[in-house]
Amino acid sequence: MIKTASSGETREAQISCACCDHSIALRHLFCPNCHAPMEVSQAVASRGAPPRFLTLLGPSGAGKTVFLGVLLDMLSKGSRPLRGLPNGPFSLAVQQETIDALQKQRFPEKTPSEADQWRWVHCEVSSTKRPKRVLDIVTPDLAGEAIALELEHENSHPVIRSVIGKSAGLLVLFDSGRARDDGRTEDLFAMKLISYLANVYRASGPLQRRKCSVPLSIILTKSDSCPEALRNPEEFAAAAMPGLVQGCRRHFAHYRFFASGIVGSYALGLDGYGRRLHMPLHVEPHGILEPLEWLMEQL
Ligand SMILES: Nc1nc2c(ncn2[C@@H]2O[C@H](COP(=O)(O)OP(=O)(O)OP(=O)(O)O)[C@@H](O)[C@H]2O)c(=O)[nH]1
Ligand SMILES: [Mg+2]
Repeated sequence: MIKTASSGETREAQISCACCDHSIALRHLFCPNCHAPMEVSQAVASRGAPPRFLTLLGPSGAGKTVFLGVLLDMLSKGSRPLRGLPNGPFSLAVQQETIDALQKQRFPEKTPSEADQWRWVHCEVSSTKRPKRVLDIVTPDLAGEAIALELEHENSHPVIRSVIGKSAGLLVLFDSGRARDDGRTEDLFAMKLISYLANVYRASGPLQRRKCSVPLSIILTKSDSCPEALRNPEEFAAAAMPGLVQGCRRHFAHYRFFASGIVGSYALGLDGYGRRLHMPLHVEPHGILEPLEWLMEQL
């Protein structure tokens, strides 16, 4: 809510941060506490109803930016069963950059690890089955490296804890090819993440021992190049990432595994430094809306 605080003779308009509830003066571009952009807090305040955050998490390179950009694009096209409207021009940046890159047969750039560089999204999503039930998705496009650092050193990026704490549901992404070829590394990250999440929700929940009720959609990305994950995501996860599956079973009451992919075919090229470059020749998204649809059914 926008309110006015008085201090001596000067009166400065204040707003509460949509992410951490810190009271901030309107002249700030970012929340000084958690770095959430002011335009997000203003868009949320102007809607009146408290938003339900939905956060995308996963290691660097898991495919978060590509997934989020393609998800927003599909939502804005009103494709069944979900449709979504971005709230504020800032919400279009991730979608636009991802779609522009894919049209040029490239992938978007890696997300920078500094919190003030992240693009935020605020999108109202409704289901064609139940159009009156609207979910406000508010999420930054987080950098995997920042998430990894936060898991190692809590509060190195306070915004991550704030958005997770506010989230009504989580989309957790892992690279299926990496899980197949180097499951141990992907699984170690997953185990750290699950215990971090359990700590956040336990700390804010009423009962210490109960399983966390926040639903998790666990998405095995890039399944266009990992048919094993596409065939049976749950079985694949149990074989390649057993620590993740056990962690979910122990700490979370509602979770489900999905497989996604956006590439129909791709070519391998070399960039200016001689590094291998994947070029998506043909975009054919699958498994993008299903994880969100399932999450919405759980709320
Ligand atoms: N084959 C295939 N490759 C993908 C897909 N999505 C992403 N990639 C590849 O994975 C890379 C990383 O994707 P990003 O979306 O940038 O990953 P991220 O999780 O946002 O990574 P950070 O920004 O570092 O946190 C891309 O540059 C592509 O090479 C997919 O659906 N299929
Ligand atoms: Mg990214």
